[in-house]
Amino acid sequence: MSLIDLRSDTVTRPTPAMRRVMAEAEVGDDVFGEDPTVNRLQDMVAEILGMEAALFVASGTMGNQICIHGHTQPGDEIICEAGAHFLHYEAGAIAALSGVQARPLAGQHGVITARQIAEALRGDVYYFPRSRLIALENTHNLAGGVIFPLEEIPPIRQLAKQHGLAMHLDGARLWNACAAAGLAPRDYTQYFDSVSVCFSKGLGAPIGSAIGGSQAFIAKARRIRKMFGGGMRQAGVIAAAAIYGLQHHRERLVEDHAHARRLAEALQGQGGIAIDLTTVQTNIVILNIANTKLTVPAAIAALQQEGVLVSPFGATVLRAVTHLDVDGAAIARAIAIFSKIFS
Ligand code: TLP
Repeated sequence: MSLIDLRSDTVTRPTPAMRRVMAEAEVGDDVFGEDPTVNRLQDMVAEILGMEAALFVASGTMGNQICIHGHTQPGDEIICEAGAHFLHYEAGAIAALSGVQARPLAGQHGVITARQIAEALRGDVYYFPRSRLIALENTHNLAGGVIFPLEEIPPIRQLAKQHGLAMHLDGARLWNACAAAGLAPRDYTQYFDSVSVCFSKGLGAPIGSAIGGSQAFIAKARRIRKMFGGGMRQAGVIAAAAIYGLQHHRERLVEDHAHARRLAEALQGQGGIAIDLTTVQTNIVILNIANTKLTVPAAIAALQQEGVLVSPFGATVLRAVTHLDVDGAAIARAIAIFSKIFS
């Protein structure tokens, strides 16, 4: 029996139909701006995000880092939630590539408020770092796929405007947030100067992300992308997969969410597993196993032995993520395996 891989939604393999469009994609040299498939993807993304322009990039990390570089100068400070992806999983890039520091704020399930941000803003004193950028994440990965409540964003935007700060959204899983909340991407993106979105997670593409922003910002971003080594050539073969994912795999994300919910409800309380069901809003399940008989390494090994892969996500925490390659039968089997191991 095949392994049920719940380590991440990044593990999906392109479907046969996706591979076909990749094989048949029209291509050109994108550093010359001549790849028609990349150009089509960028136009599509700009339209979907309701932003002036978009740029195809290699990864979510590259998308975030290009945007951060584009908004800041060395010595600036980024206000973000303490569990922001770019603080923990991007190899220290904000310091290494942009020479900036973070002002992490402890959020409630990944959500920070305008009031918290207002209190963290630096005054105009020469020895303070310059507050320059507010970065939010939707859905919030470390918080367990939590949706950033739309109504919290306008007051943050208002504050940013008053103080001349830019706003960036890490929207690696914005598609999930929108599918779950019944909102359009532009309902969120209208409040941001830049947004990064991923095709290689819930949408099932093998590679690729994009950033959206104004014409001027994206022109600047194109230069930074080249500087970071991300200028690609006949990238249409991968852009085609992203187009396919946008067209065919966005609406189905609600299935992943239903699977995550089913898994979480079945496992909560089993053998001491603790899952905060209020955070299971999209495709991520965070399991605290502190009160079970197993440690994280022992649980991962035992689950793997039975055919389920999950990620370590803290000293006593596991993460399970549902995606395109996990169907209802796999969820049922995963529940049975977890029950066997933890009971
Ligand atoms: N997240 C990965 C790991 O890095 C943890 C995962 O398996 O969830 N923003 C967010 C919110 C992300 O979750 C990720 C990837 C990224 C950015 C970076 O994307 P990539 O991996 O394409 O650089």
